[in-house]
Amino acid sequence: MPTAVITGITGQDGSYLAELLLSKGYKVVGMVRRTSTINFDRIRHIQNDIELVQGDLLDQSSLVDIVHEYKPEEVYNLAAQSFVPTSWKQPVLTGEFTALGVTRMLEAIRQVNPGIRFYQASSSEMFGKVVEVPQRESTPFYPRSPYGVAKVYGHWITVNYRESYNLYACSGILFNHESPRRGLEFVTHKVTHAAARIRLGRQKELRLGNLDSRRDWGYAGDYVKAMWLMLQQPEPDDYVVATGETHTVRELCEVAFERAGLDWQEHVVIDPKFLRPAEVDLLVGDPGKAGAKLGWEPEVTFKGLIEMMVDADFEALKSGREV
Ligand code: NAP
Ligand code: G4F
Repeated sequence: MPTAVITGITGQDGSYLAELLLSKGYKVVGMVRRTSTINFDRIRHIQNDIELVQGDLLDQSSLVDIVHEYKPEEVYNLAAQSFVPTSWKQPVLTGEFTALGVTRMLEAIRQVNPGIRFYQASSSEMFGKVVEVPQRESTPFYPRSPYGVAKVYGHWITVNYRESYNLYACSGILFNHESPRRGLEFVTHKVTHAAARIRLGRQKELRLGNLDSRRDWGYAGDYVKAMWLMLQQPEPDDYVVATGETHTVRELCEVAFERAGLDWQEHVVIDPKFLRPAEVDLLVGDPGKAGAKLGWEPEVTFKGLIEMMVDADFEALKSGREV
């Protein structure tokens, strides 16, 4: 039974990846940081099947201890400060988690067992003010937020440890991926949740920022399969994971509100508070390499994804489970 360590297991992707690895017979060890209130909502249903261990990307010795004690074959580094607007409010902390945290984990692996296979959760935010459409592995980076800058560091330190120490280290450049487990502050879930609440008479309006920005949105359950596939190849490499389609925030509103039986234009209000100091206007990825080399392709469409999220929000709200 192979062992995998997942950092960020309490997050959206961590929960789906843990499910996938359990279904493949892995022993799953999830690293969680100490918090005053326990935050295991996304992994409660599998809590008896996984092992949780305390650790923090800010604390080098905790990472060394985990790698030493659990002797994983694979480490998936998903933990990060992942919300772009917060990265302008807390740029230094974002750098500590999202950039230097990667080096701390790579160092733990290098020191304890350089044979461990490593996955780094890189991001399409690295492309920022894009210099090529669609974006592929060779597209130069031009990050537009402290988060994007931190992810560029995480990407290159992963490449550097691969080239310097011959580690099996991969960087997955994932475009936006969503699900009913997405944090409520991200735009897809903010919109689907509001559409359901408005329909149920619990809210009247939805305040948003830039409706013109375009994203390549896929389903998180599809994307964690690509993470696993990257670590099963003969050689480590970097891959773009995307759908190849792009949609505006406005289209997202249309689909979500239509699913809820509403006209989005009657409820959406533009609030400058949600505009960003520097915006990423257009993201659309070319998943050709992931298709050709990993045999990976997305299964859930944009419309299917947004409708899935609206339906899940309705179900949760009706059963009294506020998400
Ligand atoms: P998420 O839901 O925000 O989860 C982030 C996870 O990181 C949480 O489990 C959080 O733990 C943990 N964490 C944060 N700081 C930590 C620290 N110092 N030490 C240990 N754990 C820490 O993010 P996600 O959407 O699942 O994304 C997973 C990864 O993929 C992130 O690195 C993100 O930047 C990257 N990514 C995401 C997307 C996307 O569209 N979802 C696209 C590209 C890349 P708590 O529960 O304690 O807060
Ligand atoms: O949902 P978002 O906050 O996601 P964003 O900034 O694209 O970042 C997500 O995807 C990245 C991959 O590209 C990940 F690396 C990152 O960790 C995160 O998961 O915003 C999407 C778009 C932006 O252009 C934003 O300006 O939606 C626009 N938007 C418009 N109104 C809004 C809002 N975003 C949020 N969060 N809230 C709004 O009210």
